[in-house]
Amino acid sequence: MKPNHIFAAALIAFSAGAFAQSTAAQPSHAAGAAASAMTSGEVRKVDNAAGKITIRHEELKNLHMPAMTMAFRAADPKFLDQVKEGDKVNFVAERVNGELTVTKIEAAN
Ligand SMILES: [Cu+2]
Repeated sequence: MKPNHIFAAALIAFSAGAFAQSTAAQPSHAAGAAASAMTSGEVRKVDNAAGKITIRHEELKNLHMPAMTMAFRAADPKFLDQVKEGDKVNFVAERVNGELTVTKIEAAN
């Protein structure tokens, strides 16, 4: 094999690797879109001091979590004023820095 053939082979291998990486990135992009789907729930408690909202929630598919009642950190302190105990809500929960966090919340109609 002449040196320029070795270079060509290395270039092809590199391109194939780069292609594999770009296609592998697509499933996670799709998962990101699914994560923004709203889940319904009912506010059980608003803890201003802790910055947490307890929600009785339906299944959270993006977090692989069945329906339950649990406390979430509020991504934005405004959320604590936007909802109160007993409110029916639609929300998005995501794992942010290892903490289950409400990243979007709105009153359910
Ligand atoms: Cu839960």
